[in-house]
Amino acid sequence: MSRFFLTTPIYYVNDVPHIGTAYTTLAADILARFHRARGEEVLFSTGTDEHATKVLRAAEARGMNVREFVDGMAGRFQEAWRELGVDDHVFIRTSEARHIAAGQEFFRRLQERGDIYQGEYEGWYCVGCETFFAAEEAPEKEGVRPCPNEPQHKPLELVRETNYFFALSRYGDRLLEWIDANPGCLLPEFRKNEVVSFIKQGLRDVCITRSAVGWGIPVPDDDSQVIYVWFDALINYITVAGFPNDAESMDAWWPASLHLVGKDIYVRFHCTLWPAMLMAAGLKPPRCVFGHGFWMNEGTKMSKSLGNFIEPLKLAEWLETVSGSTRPIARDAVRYFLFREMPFGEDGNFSRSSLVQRFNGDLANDLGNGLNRALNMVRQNFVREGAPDGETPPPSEAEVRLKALAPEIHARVTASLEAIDLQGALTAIWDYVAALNGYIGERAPWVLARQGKRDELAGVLRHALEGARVLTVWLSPVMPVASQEMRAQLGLSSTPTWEEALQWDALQTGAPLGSPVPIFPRIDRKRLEEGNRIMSGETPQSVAPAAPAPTPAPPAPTAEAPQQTEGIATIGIDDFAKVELRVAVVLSAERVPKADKLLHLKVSLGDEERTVLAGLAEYYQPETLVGRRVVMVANLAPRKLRGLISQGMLLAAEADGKVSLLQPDTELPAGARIR
Ligand code: ME8
Repeated sequence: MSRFFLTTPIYYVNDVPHIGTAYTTLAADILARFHRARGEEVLFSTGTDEHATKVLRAAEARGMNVREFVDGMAGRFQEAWRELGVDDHVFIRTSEARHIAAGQEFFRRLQERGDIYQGEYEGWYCVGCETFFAAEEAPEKEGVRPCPNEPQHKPLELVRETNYFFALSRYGDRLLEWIDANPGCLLPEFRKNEVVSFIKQGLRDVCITRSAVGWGIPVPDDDSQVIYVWFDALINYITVAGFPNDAESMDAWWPASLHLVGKDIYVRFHCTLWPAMLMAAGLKPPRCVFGHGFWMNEGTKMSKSLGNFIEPLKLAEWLETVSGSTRPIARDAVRYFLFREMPFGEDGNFSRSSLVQRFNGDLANDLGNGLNRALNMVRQNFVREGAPDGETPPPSEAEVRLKALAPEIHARVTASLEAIDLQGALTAIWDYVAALNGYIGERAPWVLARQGKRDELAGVLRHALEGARVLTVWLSPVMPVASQEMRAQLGLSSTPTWEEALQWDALQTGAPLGSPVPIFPRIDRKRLEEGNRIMSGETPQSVAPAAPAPTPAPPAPTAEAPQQTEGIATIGIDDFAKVELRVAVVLSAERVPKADKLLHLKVSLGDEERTVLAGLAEYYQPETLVGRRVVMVANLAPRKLRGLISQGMLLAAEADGKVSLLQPDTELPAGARIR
């Protein structure tokens, strides 16, 4: 069986878990679940980095004994990961005896090999990022030396001590050879280039002990010194793998398959110091180090001094309150959001309004609707004794497109997860969500039911349910709870293997289905306001409304104001505000018999469906419109045409005899307001 060992950084315990530390841990959990679902043996480790000077100072500032303080904080991290659904993992703490033994043995080995020596150290130390800097790396400004990495940290402190040094400077060439010989060992590619240029600038030996701190792993045979926190922390990865006493375990698990870290600790620590330390100890460097991007909070950098770190559990609690969903579903939605919203390697901006939009659009609407609609139709049409919510209908003629798309998407999702492109995986999954909704819209089971075409209806619903089942497989690493709930509604109880997505017709004909309860209830404006009121005091963050904001005042006329188009009267902004424009998604489209110009469309406005008769038949083939997002006037008085009621109008531009439907240029949720 193949093995996969992946790690997160071990987090400093001077602060509680926040959305940044949750980001790395959840990404690792998603990948661990993916590799487990593929049948691999997975070792997944995370933990806490407890020997830092800033941890000691945080304990002192609270008047606490440092040991009690770190025990309490490590517990907070363990609880947060449990609550966020982080599955089977090893939690390593640097204050554990097994790690202290590993740290000391590692130090001894490097001493024996001549890569550690004693010397006088004089330099500048940043307690904020626990990093030493040479004077020229951190020039003086206005009487102090700001941290060159994080200027908001406290000014650097001068350190003058007799210390131990690690001969990092000897490893520059070997590091470059390793990077060159192992494409893919440093990801993403653009960060690898930063590492290469950092190493090429020339590496200095690093000071790896502190004398005046008194909190850390004692240097072997020299109690006056403790091992520098970074040297100590990096060793955690091999402690977990079994170093130094369990050679069998080390053989099985080392080198690690993947170190996931943020960009802040990528170049200097994980791609330079750590592989050099391993080379010095005669151990292999990791197979891959991936450095992901950083979250900002509503446009501002998150930092302790600004007090604007978002706590993931509080965020999930807020989402639970405003959405009225269950707590595990709200947590799943947070997991989804974090990886859908920003490409994994890049930086991104967190905002609650985007979370609400993704919840309503991607989850409540796109994902939730397909399954819910199909299940409701089954309940209306295929109920029997013993299966009050309906039974899985028998298969009918293959619905080629939907079925054939599944293995294609499977290949994309798998390749994206292998390449640690979490957003890419979610985008591929949502392409299938769109195809499934398009399929349901196109095959219009409600029409088949009305027409009494029972066999055809069974086939369509059967395929819709199969499509939803396949989705549960791909969703299981990211939203394990939602995936299980969807499976329960499909009458399935098992956790899927990854390969299950490649089967079609896996649902058992006649098996009872579960009750079709919407998994992601839509967040409406009223709930959002109520939820915010309930949560206020705890989370004074700005929340963009899901519904229209107050109409802005009309702009003052200016010299550059556009000229009035001939024959069309100028209107005020109040007049324009009377038109309710919304994004609509076309669910089905067909020609109207005996009307050359008209198409009969069904469109979704998110929480309601409308019929629209549009004069588009000369310009568009009806099937090309299904699944499109269009712009609709939603408050036009209904009008009867050819015996059908049209409940809205689609906007299109016309020039030179051509007609072009307007559509938003990003995937906005159905029902989004246009202003
Ligand atoms: O550096 N966005 O611990 P740490 C995304 N103990 N990720 C973020 C983030 C943000 N805004 N803020 C933090 C340490 N992170 C050392 C590590 S490992 C041997 C020792 C995540 O508590 C990201 O993974 O400061 C980053 O690398 C890590 O938290 C830093 O955590």
